[in-house]
Amino acid sequence: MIKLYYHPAPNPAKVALFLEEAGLPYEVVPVDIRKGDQHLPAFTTINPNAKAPALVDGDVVVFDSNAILLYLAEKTGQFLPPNTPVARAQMLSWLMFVASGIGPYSGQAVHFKHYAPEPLPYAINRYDFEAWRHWRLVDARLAQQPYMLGERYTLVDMAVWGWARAVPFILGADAWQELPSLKRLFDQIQARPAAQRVDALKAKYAFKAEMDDEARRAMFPHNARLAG
Ligand SMILES: N[C@@H](CCC(=O)N[C@@H](CS)C(=O)NCC(=O)O)C(=O)O
Repeated sequence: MIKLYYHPAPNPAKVALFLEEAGLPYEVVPVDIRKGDQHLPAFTTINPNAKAPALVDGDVVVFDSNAILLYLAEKTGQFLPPNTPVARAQMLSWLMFVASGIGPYSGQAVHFKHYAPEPLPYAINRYDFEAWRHWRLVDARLAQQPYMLGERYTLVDMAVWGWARAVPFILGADAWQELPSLKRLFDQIQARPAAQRVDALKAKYAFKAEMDDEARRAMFPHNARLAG
């Protein structure tokens, strides 16, 4: 059976959504990143980058959420756009846009707004600006068409959903008002039974909720250099 190395965070959540939508049986292997599980050798042999998610499917090992989405879509033939060069180029472009833009800029915006040991206005301004810029591009696209790739619900919408769940935390409590088309897609996916099952995983596995010293040591190892 497929093993999903999971924490209830944006990148793992999008993979869980795909598995649920496709009806693929899978076993959750919790990786509690606030306890440091991502650094255990049992996990880093699967994902040397020490971040969730990763997936093992027989002798296939795949890490990085958007790579996993693509692997699963190609394995099942589901949630892909039409198999034409034009549609595939759009799919790859927007999937990589989420991987290299939405995810990293949103993640850094969260870090500097909520978790940095001291307020750094330059960093907050840069990442908030870039996060907004990326999300506005998604919103503008969704104002023109129902889904990221047109008329069809695909893996790219799932990749967007993973991060969209955190939009108020990333951009601010009122952010949805400025991103109405993104909100429309988010609500639509969130109402699906598959998304509800993903949300239920959080309670089922009792992940650590506190962002205490242990969690900061595990997730922000660079802070050790400041102390030394
Ligand atoms: N590019 C990776 C990023 C994965 C990632 O940053 N995962 C976060 C959870 S959303 C994590 O494991 N953080 C733990 C840490 O940074 O130590 C992907 O898309 O899978």
